[in-house]
Amino acid sequence: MLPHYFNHLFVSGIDIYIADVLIILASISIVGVLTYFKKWKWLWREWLTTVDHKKIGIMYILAAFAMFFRGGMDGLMMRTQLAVPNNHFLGAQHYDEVFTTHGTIMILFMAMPMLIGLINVAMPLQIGARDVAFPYLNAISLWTFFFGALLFNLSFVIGGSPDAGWTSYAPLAGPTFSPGPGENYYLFGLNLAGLGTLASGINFLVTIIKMRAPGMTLMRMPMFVWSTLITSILIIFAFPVLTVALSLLSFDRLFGSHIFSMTHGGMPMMWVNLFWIWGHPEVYIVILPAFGILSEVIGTFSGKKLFGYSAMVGSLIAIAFLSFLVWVHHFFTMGAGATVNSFFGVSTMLIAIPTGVKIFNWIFTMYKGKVRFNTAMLWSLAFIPTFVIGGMTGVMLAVAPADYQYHNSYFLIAHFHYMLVGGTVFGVFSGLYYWWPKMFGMKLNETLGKWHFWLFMISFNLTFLPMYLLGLMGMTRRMYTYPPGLGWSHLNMLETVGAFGQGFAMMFMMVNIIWSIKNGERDLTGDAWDGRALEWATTSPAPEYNFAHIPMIYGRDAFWDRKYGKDKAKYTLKAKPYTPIHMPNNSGRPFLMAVAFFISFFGFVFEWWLVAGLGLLAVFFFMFSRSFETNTDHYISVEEIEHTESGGGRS
Ligand SMILES: [Cu+2]
Repeated sequence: MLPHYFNHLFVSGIDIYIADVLIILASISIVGVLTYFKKWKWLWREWLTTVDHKKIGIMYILAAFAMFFRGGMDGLMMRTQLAVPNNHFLGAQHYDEVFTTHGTIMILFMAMPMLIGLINVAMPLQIGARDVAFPYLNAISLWTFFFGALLFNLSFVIGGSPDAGWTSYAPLAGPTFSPGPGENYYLFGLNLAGLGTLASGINFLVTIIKMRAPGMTLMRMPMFVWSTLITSILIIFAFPVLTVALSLLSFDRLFGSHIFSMTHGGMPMMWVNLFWIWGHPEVYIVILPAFGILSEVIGTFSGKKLFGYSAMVGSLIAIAFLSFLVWVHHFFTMGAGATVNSFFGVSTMLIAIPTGVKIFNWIFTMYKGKVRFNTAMLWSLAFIPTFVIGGMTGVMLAVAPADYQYHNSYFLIAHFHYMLVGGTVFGVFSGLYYWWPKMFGMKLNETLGKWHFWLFMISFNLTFLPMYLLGLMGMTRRMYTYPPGLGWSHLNMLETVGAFGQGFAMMFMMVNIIWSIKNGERDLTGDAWDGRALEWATTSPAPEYNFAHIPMIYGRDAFWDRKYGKDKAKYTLKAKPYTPIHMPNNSGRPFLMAVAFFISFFGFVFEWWLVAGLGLLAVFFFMFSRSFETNTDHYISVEEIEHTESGGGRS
C-alpha cells in the first residue's frame, strides 16, 4: 500500500523542467482557447463522444501527429548526442531512456494509430458502408489507445521513463535490473493501447466480411481494403501474444513471480521469443496498410487499373502467413543451432518473393499510364526504391552466419528505418495527401507539399544511408557515445544534419496544413483526383451516413466503372426515394471507460492497489451500464437527408 516510489515521483533535470513548463503552457492555452470560443460542448458532443468512423480516424491521426513530434524530438536528441565523439549532451542513463521512448512511441503510438486512422477514414467508404461493424467498440479502441499512449508519455514527467529499449528484454526489464516505475509504464501503457488495437482488428475484419455494398465480392474490393483485411487477421493472431507477454512480465515486476527471471526456473529467452512472435507480424501490421495506400495512389495517378490484382492479393496473404514463421531472425545469436537458424533464415528470405511481386505490379501499373506526379504520387514513387534498399539489406540480415556480424549494429538500424520510414512513413504521407480532401474538404498545397517531399526524402537518405556503413565499420546500436579516431565522426555528423533536415521538412507539412485550412483548393465535387474507388463517390467530407443510397457494385474500381466503364448504364438507374437511415448514437461511455482504465493502470504502475482497484471497478461499472443501455441508435429522417444531399448541410 505504501507508495514506495513516492520520493522520485516527479522527474528532475533541467530539460524536464523546461518540458514541464511547456506542457503546462500548452495545456493552459488549449483550455483557454476552448473556453474563450465556448467550444467545450462542441468538443464533447462532436468529437469525444462520437462513434463516426471518419471523426475517429481524424482523432487517431491527430494523436499520431503529436506522438510523431514527441518521437521525433527523441530522435533529434539522439542525433545531437551522437553528432561528435565524446559528447556529453546526454548522459548514458538519459540516452537509454530516449532511445527506448523513441522506438516505442514511433511504432506503437505513431505508425499504428496513423494507419488505423487512415483505415478508419477510408475503408468503410471504400466498401460502400455506413460505418464500421461496431461503431461503439471503435470509440473504445480509440480512447484505450489514446489513454495508453498518454500513460506511457506520463513517465516522462512523473516517475521516470522506461530505459530497457523498445524490446524491453528480460531480465534487463525485470524488477532486479530496472527498479522504479519506468518499465511499469511501458507494460501498462502498451497493454492498454494493445486492447484497443485488438478490438480494431476484430472490428475491421467483421466490417469487411459483413458490411460490403451489394455486388462487391472479395475480388472486387479495393487493394487498401484487402490490405486492411489481412492486417486485421495479423492483429487478431499477434496482439494476444503481446498482451500475454506484457501481463506475465507485469507479474514478475509487481508480484515477484519468476517467469522471465534468471533464477527460480525463470527463462529470459521466453520473453524474447514471445516479444518477437508478436513483433515480427507487428512490422507487417504497419507495412501492409502502407502497401494498400500505394496500390490506391499509384492506380489513381496512373489512370489505370491495378496491374496483377490477383497476384497482389495472393502476395498479401503469403506475406501474412510467412510473417508468423520468421520471428527467430531477431536473435539468431540465441544459440538455437544451425537447423533452427536455417529454417528461420530461409523463411525470412521467402518473404522477398511476394514483396517483389508487389513491387513489379506497382511498376507495371505505371507502365503506359498517364502518370500525374503530384505530392501523393511522389511519396508512393519514393517508397519503391527506399523499400527495396531496406528489403535487400533485410535479406542480407537473414543470412544467419552473416547476421552474427551485423547483429545489433547500425546496419540493422539503417535496415529497419528504411522499412519503417522509407516504407510506412512515406506510405502514410502519400495517404495523407491523397485522402486529405476526403477528410477535410480541401486539398493540401502542392508547392509546399513538394518542398516537404524533396527535403524529407533527401534528408532521410542523408540520415540513414551512412548508418549502413557505420554498422559495417563496427558501430553498435544503443551506444551513447564513441571515442574519436575510429573513422565514425564524419558519417555521424552527416546523419545528424540529415535528422534535422527531416525535422525542418516536417515544418513545411505543418505550414501546409495551416495554410490550406484558410486558402486550400476546396474539393466541391467529392472526387478530388478523378478517383477509382467508392470513397470518391460521396461528398468531401462525407456526410454522417456516408451514402444516401448504398451503392450497387458491378465491377472492380467501382467508382471508375460508374464514371467511364462499359457498365455505366447499370449505375444510372432511376433515382430511388430516400428512406430513413439507421445510425448508432454517440456515447460518452467509451471515453469515460478509458479514463477509468487510465486511472487504474496508473495505480498499477505505482503499485497503489487502492487506486488500481477502484479504477478497475469503474471500468466494470461502465461495461455493465452499457449492457442496460436501451437508447443506442436513431434514424436520420428523409427531410434531413434531402437537406444534406441538396447541399444545405455543408458549405
Ligand atoms: Cu522480423
